[in-house]
Amino acid sequence: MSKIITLSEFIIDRQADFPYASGDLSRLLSDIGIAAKIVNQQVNKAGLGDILGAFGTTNIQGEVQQKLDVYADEVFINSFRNGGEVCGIASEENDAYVAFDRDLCKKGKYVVLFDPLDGSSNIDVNVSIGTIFSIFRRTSSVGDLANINDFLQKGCEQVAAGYVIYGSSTMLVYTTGYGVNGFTLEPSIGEFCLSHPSMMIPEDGKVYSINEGNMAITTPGIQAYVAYCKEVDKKDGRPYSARYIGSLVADFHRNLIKGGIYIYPPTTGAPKGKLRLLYECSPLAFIVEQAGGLATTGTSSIMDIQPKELHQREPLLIGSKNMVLKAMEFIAELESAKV
Ligand code: P6P
Repeated sequence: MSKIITLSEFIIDRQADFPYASGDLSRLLSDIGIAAKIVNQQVNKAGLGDILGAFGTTNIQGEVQQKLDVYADEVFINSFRNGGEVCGIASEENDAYVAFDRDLCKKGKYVVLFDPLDGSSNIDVNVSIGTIFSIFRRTSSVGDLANINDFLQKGCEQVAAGYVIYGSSTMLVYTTGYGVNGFTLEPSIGEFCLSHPSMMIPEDGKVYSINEGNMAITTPGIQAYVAYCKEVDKKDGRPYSARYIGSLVADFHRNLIKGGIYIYPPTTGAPKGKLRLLYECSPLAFIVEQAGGLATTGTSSIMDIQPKELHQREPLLIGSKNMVLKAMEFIAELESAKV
């Protein structure tokens, strides 16, 4: 049996990638792994406890907060507050960022932005859901309270990004800019074990993920690309397959492994789409680019956008390089004239 490499062992081994590493990022990544295991326990028994259902509050997006995503938010926030590496956080479940005012935390070098439980509307129907996280080095002075500029950083400034998918198995996938590695939780030992080393997304794919209910209200370029996906006159004489789970992390993870494109486009009601730049689009863009894929708004790279607001939304086309490029061709051809 080949040697099991746990997440903790892998993080320490890879710390050598950072010649000046003090171990803070390693400890932070390990803390995320522990928090994910705690959340996973509740996700796996959500049907049994009273943790199902709505919490009766709404987040800044006006979305009804599920009990489990409020719980997950608290687990990750407590983990970051207790770890000491993080001076502040921002999450989908909190209107404003949180600057930790403990002296230990004010010395923290990093900020974390995260969606504690993406796809939470699927919790009650037992569909895979996920946590997405993005880590930046703070821009404010160590020792001070974190400020908004620590969070409003371009995706290309991320030091690490990743996601946890709570599915048929629970996996943690992350990058620190040196490739993408996937770890599967082995419940019998309670450890994330390296199962998908050096993940690369196929340059081509045959799966497209989009909510086709939006077709009549999205843009001509997206409409034309989706029509192209359905055409049969491709090399193998078959249309692409439509796969849309309604859980970004699940659709992204499948496409990362098998190839494919996920699109959340602009619509007449939501000209910037639905997904949030800082804790959904940007971390997944870092991962997909490290895996050889692309992530764009349709006209510009997700990683180059200078955020102006914590919860700002952006359209997202992400996945296999040649599929994203093809979609961009349709958008350039049919929408540039609109400028
Ligand atoms: P729609 C879940 O709320 C989410 O943010 C993503 O996980 C998912 O891909 C998308 O929204 C689904 O949105 O409008 O298609 O139901």
